Amino acid sequence: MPIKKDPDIKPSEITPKEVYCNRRQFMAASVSAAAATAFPTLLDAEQHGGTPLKIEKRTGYAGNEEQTSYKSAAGYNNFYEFSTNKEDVAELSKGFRTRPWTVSIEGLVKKVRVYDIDELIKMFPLEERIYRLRCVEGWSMVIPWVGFPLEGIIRMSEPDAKAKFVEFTTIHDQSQMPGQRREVLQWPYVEGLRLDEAVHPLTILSVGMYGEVLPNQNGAPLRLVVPWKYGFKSIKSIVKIRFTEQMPVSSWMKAGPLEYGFYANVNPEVDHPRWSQATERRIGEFFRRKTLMFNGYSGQVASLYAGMDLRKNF
Ligand SMILES: Nc1nc2c(c(=O)[nH]1)N[C@H]1C(S)=C(S)[C@@H](COP(=O)(O)O)O[C@H]1N2
Ligand SMILES: [Mo]
Repeated sequence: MPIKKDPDIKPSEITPKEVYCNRRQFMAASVSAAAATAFPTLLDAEQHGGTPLKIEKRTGYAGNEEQTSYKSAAGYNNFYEFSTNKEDVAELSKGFRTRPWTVSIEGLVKKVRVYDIDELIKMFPLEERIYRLRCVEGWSMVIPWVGFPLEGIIRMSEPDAKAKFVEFTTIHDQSQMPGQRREVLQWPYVEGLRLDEAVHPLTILSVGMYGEVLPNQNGAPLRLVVPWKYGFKSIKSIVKIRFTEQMPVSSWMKAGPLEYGFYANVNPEVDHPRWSQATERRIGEFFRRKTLMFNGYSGQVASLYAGMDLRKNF
């Protein structure tokens, strides 16, 4: 499977082929070549028990940085609908039902419609994107997401000229999500993007990771991934996408307007009121590393914010 190079990405940001084509990738390729029976024991070690996805294109966007282990990415999760304890989310979300599932497209668009999740996924070829994920709390991971650019759904829905923002909503179901029985946030979880951020080629909707269908704890069946913003913008288990003229108010803005802004761009120079954002701990590493402006994606996204005061628009 060829690794496509994004034209906007500096060569130094592209993972070298030797590093990228690690054993997991090699094995995944072997599976599709129906060579699975030749290496049964190796294969068992490389799969994670989920349903494998058919991936059309693979691109690295995290330089030479090593992928976070599947175990950490699927075992240390911020997902307040289940628990505020990151180690408990995987277990508590085990029985979460992701089918049947619908995603409704609403607001200022010509094609207001409710899509069945499988119908929606079939419309777009799946890509693997290896992105850094930087949580506002100071930890980070490198995750191979599987998904497709959000832009496709937006164009297909034909936004009106008035539409300036996109608002996303997570499912609200206390019977399945024990965390929603407590008022730690205003439920359902809501997030938003400016329309130009939403159609940016780095913004994806994800349906999988590590080559397989997304585990429940990571936001199945459909979650947003916006790699240059703090992790909380990447809303999980989406049921609604609404186009608006006014800037949406996210759950985190309601919870702490002085701590969480609408933009939430990763910015080592703008501290959270209660802690510094200059460094981060990559899960699996001991020493902290420097946080990069826009999480290392400045080359692709800085122009979206030209002329804006990023201290005010945090
Ligand atoms: N619905 C919903 N989406 C959410 C959250 C949440 O609590 N609820 N947490 C966010 C935060 S703070 C982070 S860091 C990422 C974590 O994603 P991961 O568990 O896949 O690493 O999900 C984001 N999306
Ligand atoms: Mo986060």
